[in-house]
Amino acid sequence: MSFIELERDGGVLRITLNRPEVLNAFNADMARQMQEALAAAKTDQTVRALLLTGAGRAFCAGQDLASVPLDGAVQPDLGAIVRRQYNPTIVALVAMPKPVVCAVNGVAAGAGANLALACDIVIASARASFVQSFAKIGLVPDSGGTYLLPRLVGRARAAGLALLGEALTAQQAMEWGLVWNVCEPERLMPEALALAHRLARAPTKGLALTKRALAASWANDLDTQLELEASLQEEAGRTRDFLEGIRAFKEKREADFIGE
Ligand code: T3D
Repeated sequence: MSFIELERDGGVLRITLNRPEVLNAFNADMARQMQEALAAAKTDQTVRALLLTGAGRAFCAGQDLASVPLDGAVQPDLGAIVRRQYNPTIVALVAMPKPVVCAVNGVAAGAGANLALACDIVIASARASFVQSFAKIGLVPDSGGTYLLPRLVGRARAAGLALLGEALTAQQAMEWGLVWNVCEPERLMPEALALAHRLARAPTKGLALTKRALAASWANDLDTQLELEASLQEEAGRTRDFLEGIRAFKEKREADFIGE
């Protein structure tokens, strides 16, 4: 059974989390299918941008809680589930050598909220909300939540979100720096698709190097980051898209980037 829907539209691969009856909560099969889709997208040179969204009224409610046994006889190894289902997905999104747009169409809870934050550009429907719901069931924010949140919103807000587990509206999420833009629900897909197509026509290799520099900046000091920028620029300067960009500039026309 397929819990991840894949649609190609030119250079854009749309990935839809597709278990709407449980608000697209992740089970083991869905997590595996997601990782397979991301691995294939990474190496497919014809995919130049990804668009991640959810089917139905929600984006993703995190881990599927239905299968957690309540009799106490079997203690599930949640560490193993997080290592197997979520950590590789978050790393695959952050390290994806092409841009990932996330269209948050409704509630994003638990690992689902942090999945959205691992994407490069997040656009949220005005109906969306973001909930670090872990505290409500005695768990710790995972899927990069404790890494990304303090860096994105600062310690005070990260602590409030993680310890209280209250929902943040889409508007608040934008004001706090978690999302790029908020739009009316009916405008979400047209706007997210337009953005993904725009990115798919961009100099893909240069964007991949930019993503690497931004990701490394969390841990680097200034000297290290300056040196990294220089070496990545060396690489970017050898791409065909750089030459095309310069040619287009001199000829006063739109550049036609091929992603190499
Ligand atoms: O294995 C491990 O646990 C380790 C990994 C952890 C990673 C995590 O993500 S832990 C966090 C897990 N997620 C949650 O705690 C969120 C649980 N869901 C909610 O709090 C609420 O559903 C929402 C705030 C997301 C949305 O609320 P609302 O009122 O809009 O919808 P609802 O009525 O609660 O849910 C609608 C249906 O979806 C409902 O089913 P029903 O009654 O119509 O048959 C509900 O049970 C189901 N559903 C929602 N979330 C989940 C779920 N079913 C399974 N798992 C879910 N996470």
